[in-house]
Amino acid sequence: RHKFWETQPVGQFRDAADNSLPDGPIEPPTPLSEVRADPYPLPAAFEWLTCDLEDDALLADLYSLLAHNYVEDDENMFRFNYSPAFLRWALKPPSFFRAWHIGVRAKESKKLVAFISGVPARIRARDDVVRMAEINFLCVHKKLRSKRLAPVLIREVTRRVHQENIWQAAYTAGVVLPTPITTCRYWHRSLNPKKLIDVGFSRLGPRMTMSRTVRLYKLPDAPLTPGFRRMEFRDVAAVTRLLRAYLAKFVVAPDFDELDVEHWLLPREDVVDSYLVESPETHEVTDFCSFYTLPSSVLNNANYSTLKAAYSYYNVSTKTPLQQLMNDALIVAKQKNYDVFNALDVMENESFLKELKFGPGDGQLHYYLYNYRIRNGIKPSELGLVLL
Ligand code: MYA
Ligand code: JJ1
Repeated sequence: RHKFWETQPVGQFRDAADNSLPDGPIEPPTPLSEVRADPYPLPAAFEWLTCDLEDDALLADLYSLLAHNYVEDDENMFRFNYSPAFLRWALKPPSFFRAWHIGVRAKESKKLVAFISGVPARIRARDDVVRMAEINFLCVHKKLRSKRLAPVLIREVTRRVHQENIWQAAYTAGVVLPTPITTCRYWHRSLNPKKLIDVGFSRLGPRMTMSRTVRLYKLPDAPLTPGFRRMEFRDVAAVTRLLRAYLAKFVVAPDFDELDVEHWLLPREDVVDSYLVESPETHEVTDFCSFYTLPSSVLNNANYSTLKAAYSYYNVSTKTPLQQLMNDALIVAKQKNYDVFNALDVMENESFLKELKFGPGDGQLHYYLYNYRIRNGIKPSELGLVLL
């Protein structure tokens, strides 16, 4: 069934019922001297390219490969359109490895035709903090599909991760592979319902008119919680404390330090937005919310070419109820002209999705760990990890 995945240290479907296998690494590390020293062979017309994302021309090529060939919904109506600034942010966190930004190009034309990436992260599974690679942006040009290039890219990134003495990875996919640790649902909150309906992202509900729909999704002009403001550099320590205490509650979650918070959560225009509540009396930071910006290209529509989408990222409430905090996040997203606010049913998100008028999407997101077993998997609400 899975000619490639059957050969890899991942939970195999046939072991799913076997509770005797322990949680933790599936296979032990091998000595670094035994890690293959040279790149895996590619078909003769292609060559490996370690990407320098500070090179604007290369970044533009990567942007274009993904904008034309990356993930689409099941009816091929929308395609993720990660911006160049977003890609640079996603791929260059603290202590990133340039060798993990892996392109494949045609030898003759030098055209970039495939890509895969990893970034380093510390991820906790139960009480075990593990150095991992987060693997993302696996893409093969549409004209080169189904030629078994993806397994070559995955083996090559695995080799380069092993060279850094890292033996585990985390990744997500829209497709089912052996074996998800959990399966999440996407939920969507309309901010600009008329456009969403016009492009076919959503439909007019039964017995609904356009004007009733617009009224249903109306939001206040400004956030409601006193002390709600944008996160600044001076907040990094307080946000790190809040977030670490919160993520400790989940079975699988990143282990963020202040450098990680500075990189992943300090606001960057049109990439990541973070807000917090600073108590007007004590000036204590009590709550935090964030979202990242990932537009989708609208395929084949006469009126619109992109959807501006916000994706819920990390949120922590200790004083402001989570539902009220996320309502303020919706309000600022609406003010910033986003068309839709998306969220997964991870962490405590179930507690506000229905009340804040999110509806379930048709897409799922499966979460995976490489070379790390979690017996019986976990529930989405036990997951404290959001990948980009
Ligand atoms: S998920 C996003 C993936 N990208 C897209 O969906 C973009 C649009 N699609 C494409 O570009 C291609 O269809 C891709 C497959 C490149 C996805 N993850 O070359 P093939 C297996 C893992 O003939 P193609 C993301 O970025 C498939 O089951 N495996 O197929 C996270 C089959 O194997 P098997 C996948 O369609 C990526 C084999 O590939 C995926 O031309 C995490 C077929 O290869 C997928 N999304 O290309 C990667 N899709 O026969 C794993 C298909 O066994 C990382 N396949 O069923 C693992 C950890 C590595 C580091 C470890 C460190 C220690
Ligand atoms: O965006 C998604 N679905 C939308 C559009 C569906 C268009 C037809 N297929 C959707 N819209 C309904 C919204 C509606 C708003 C009012 C309330 C009720 C709901 O459902 C889906 C997610 O639902 N997105 C995708 O399918 C994109 C791929 C998702 C897999 C991602 C893989 C990630 C790669 C790893 O890094």
